[in-house]
Amino acid sequence: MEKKKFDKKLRKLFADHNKLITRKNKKQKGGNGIYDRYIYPILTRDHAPVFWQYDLNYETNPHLMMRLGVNTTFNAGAIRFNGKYLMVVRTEGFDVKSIFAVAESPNGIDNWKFWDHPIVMPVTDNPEKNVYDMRLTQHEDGWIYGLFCAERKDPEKPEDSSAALASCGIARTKDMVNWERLPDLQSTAMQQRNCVLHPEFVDGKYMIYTRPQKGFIETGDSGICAGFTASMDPAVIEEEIMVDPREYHTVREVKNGQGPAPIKTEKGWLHMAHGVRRTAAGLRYTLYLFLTDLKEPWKVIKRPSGHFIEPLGDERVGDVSNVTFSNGWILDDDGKVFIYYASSDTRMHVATTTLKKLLDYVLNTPEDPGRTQLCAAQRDELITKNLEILKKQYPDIKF
Ligand code: M1P
Repeated sequence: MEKKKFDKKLRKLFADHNKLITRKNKKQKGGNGIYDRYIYPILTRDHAPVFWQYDLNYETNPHLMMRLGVNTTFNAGAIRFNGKYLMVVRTEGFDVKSIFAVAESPNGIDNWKFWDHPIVMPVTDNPEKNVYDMRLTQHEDGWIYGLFCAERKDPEKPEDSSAALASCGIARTKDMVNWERLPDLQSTAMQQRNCVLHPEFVDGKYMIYTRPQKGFIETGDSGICAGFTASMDPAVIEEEIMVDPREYHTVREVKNGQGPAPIKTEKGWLHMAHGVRRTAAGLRYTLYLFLTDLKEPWKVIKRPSGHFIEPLGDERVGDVSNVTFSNGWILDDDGKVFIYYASSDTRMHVATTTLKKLLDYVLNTPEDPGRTQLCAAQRDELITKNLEILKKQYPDIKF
C-alpha cells in the first residue's frame, strides 16, 4: 500500500473508533419496572483501541494489517474510583488468552474508554496460562482486592491437552494501576472458580465466597459457599460452609456462582449470582438475586423466585451463546445502581436501577413455591387480586 493510502486508512481507523466510543447510549423503552436495559452494548471488541491491535509502523506493516486482534470484551469487575466508573474487563485476544484491562466512563453508561495499557498482572511462582472474571472488592482494610480465576494445565493429565485446573488468584491495589500479587487461595477443594471477597471483616476475619468444584467444568454437588481466613497473604480457608446450594428444577440446577461482592443494605447483604440450567441447546446462564443476613452473611434470608436478568434478543448469541454473567455492579451515593453484565461471553452491557427498587424486588417478589401446582396457585392468586383491581379501578381497560 502506498504511504498516502496507509495514512488515510490509519486515520479512518481512529476516526471510526472514536465515533463508536463516544456514541451516546439510551435506555430501551418499556422494561419490567425493576431495571432498565440499554440499546447498545457498552463495550465490544470494537471498543479496543486501534493501537492495541495494529502495528502502525509503515515499514513493518505496509498493508496496515491487524496483528494482535481482540476477540471479546466481557465479564468485567466494576468499581467507582476517583469519581469515575471503572470496569476491569476480561479482554480475550485472538490467541484465546484473557488479559485484564481497565475501561473508564464518566457516567457509567457510555463513553467507555480503555486505559492505554492493560494490566500486566504479576504472577506467582507457578504462572497461570489464563486469568479471567475479576471481582473487585473495596475492603475495609483499605485495599482494593481483585479475585479472579487463575487457570493452569492439569499436571496430572499430561495426555489430555484440555485438562485444566482452576484456582482463585488474588491481587490487590490502591490505585488500580499497580497490582501486588498474593498467593492463590488455599482451600480443601480440588478446584475453585467464582471466588469473591466480602467487603467487611466477619468476626475479625476475611470472608471469601467460593465455589468449590470437582472438575474444571463440573462442580459436583457444591454451590456458592463461604470460608474464612485470618489473612489475605496467604489466604487459607480450612472449611467451606454452604451459602446457596444448587437445586433441582430451579435457575441454579446445574451450577451457580457468586457475582460481584454483595452490597450492604439496611435489610441485609444484597447478592447477585449466576445460575445455570442444562437445556437441549446447551447450558443457559441467567442472573438471580438473594439477600443474606447482615451479621451472618452466609445465611440467605430472602430469595425471590426465578431469574433476574436473562439473555434476550441479540444478547443470546455470541462465542458461548445463551449466557448472561455478571461480576460487577456499582452503587452510587444517591442510591442509583449500575449492573454490568456480559452477554454470551462476548460483550458488556449495563442495566440501571436503584437500591430501593432492588430491595423491593428481593423483599416482595414471592419465593419459588417449589413445584408446578403451587406455582399455578401462586399465579392464580395474583390474577384473582388483579382482576378485582381492574374491575373496580380500570373498567375502561380492555384485556
Ligand atoms: O461460559 C460461561 C461462563 O462459564 C464459566 O462460569 P462457571 O464456572 O460458573 O460455569 C466461566 O468460565 C465464565 O467466565 C463464563 O462466562
